[in-house]
Amino acid sequence: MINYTEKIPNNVDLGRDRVLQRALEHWQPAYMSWWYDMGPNESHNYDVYLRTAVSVEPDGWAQFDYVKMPEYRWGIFLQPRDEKRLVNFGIHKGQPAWQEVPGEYRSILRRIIVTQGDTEPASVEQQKMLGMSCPSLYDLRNIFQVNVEEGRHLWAMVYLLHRYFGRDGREEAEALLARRSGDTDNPRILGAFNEPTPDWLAFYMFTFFTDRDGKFQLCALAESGFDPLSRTCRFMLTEEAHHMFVGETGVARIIQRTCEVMKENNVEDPSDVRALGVIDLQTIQRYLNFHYSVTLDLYGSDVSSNAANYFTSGLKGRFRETKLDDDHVLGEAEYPVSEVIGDKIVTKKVPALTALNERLRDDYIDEIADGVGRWQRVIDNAGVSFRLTLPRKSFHREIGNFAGRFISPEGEVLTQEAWKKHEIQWLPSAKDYAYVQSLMSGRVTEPGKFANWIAPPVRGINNQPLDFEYVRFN
Ligand code: BYC
Repeated sequence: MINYTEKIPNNVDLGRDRVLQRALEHWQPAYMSWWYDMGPNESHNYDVYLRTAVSVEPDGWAQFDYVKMPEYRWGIFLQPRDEKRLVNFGIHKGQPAWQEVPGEYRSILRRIIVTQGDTEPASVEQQKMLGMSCPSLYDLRNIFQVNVEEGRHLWAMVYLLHRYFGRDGREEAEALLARRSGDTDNPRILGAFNEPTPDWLAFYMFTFFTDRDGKFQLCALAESGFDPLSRTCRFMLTEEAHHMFVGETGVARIIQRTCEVMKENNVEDPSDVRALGVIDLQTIQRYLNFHYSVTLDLYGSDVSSNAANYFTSGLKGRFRETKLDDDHVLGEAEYPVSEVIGDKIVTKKVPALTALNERLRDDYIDEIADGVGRWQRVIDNAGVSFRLTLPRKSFHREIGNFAGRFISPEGEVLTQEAWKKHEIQWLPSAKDYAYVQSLMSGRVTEPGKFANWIAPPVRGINNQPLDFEYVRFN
């Protein structure tokens, strides 16, 4: 029997909610067995310098201390309730926000929550082996922080399923622990979460690109008229920022190290760069192309009646919905969407309601472009002449209007044959992966030491020095 208030920090009155307690009593042991099985490899006895949320107050959501990950306090936190909050868009605009699930939207709401929840354990599974090849204790601690928080985000969605969806919610919560990333019989729901994350460059790209999809989707769900979903997502967003920081600075540090080595040795050719044990910028560009395009698919089809329904029914809003200056109903509005006609990409206007996936994807692309610009500055400041570019959004897509088309990073519509000829210039090849992994064959565990292929960060975590013992192996 678990002592809930002590073991599970929460602000949902768990101590007095017997139904929720009973549901969690069954689920919590299954979750722990999933963590032992699918959580970071060989990590269960490590003491890790982690940030734990113990309350939603400013001084409570970031407590740092050594924790063994299986003993991490997976809490259940919702942003405090605003009694005056309304449904702010769609046909129910102006009604008080819902505190219980509206009967007519039960199944679509459950589906949104399950899709969101499914990504959280998936990413932990994808990253399971990376601790074995970490470039430093600092980086090892960061991946573990990301992993426990993804675990907690799964708890957040499971809380909603248990508390608001009765028996089918409990069944969905179990299924979340049964699917496996990349499994042919029982895969995770969304494409990108079945791709392997085989090395640390892929991990940083994933946290930069794919965790940022997490941010945008959570922002859209934070606008939901279903208040418990909105409040849950708002709190999750406070943690998401660190994940994107890990990704952005991780890639920036790899770029910085590569540029330093290129300048010191006066080399530019990728094979000369590789001979010096760092990752050539061309390979970094190919990883970028892959993670960007796979993540763009996570926004769904460009034109989607599902997305229109989510919005019209008040369940999923737009990015910063309440800050947008329009009628929040979108009865008449239009939005540009592109498709391939013949050998051209043509843009046309469609009802904005049906283009909400595309709109969220475009909001995301703006933010991504800024981040890539910051990576470019690292290259420019080092005095290396190389341009990192974002491919067109039509490149290498499997969902939406561009699925099944063969389009170059510059947006040229090609034949399959022509496209295939260039594939190894555009996307990481087996050889690229083999090279990157050859750099990451063992782990660097001496405090303050960093692998040759990555620069140290500017500062440590929570003002600790870089040679702090972020992980103790025992
Ligand atoms: N892969 O009408 P459409 C995160 C399916 S990441 C496979 O366009 P809709 C995190 C779709 O399900 C954020 N299938 O779809 C990051 C539908 O299936 P059915 C996760 C896909 O519903 C890092 C069919 O295609 N959160 O948090 O408008 C680490 C028709 O498509 C994919 C969410 O995604 C795909 N990529 O849009 C940890 C928010 N895309 O009906 C965590 C919740 C579409 O034919 N999810 N399909 O069986 C949603 O809002 C929507 O489900 C989507 C899809 C935006 C994903």
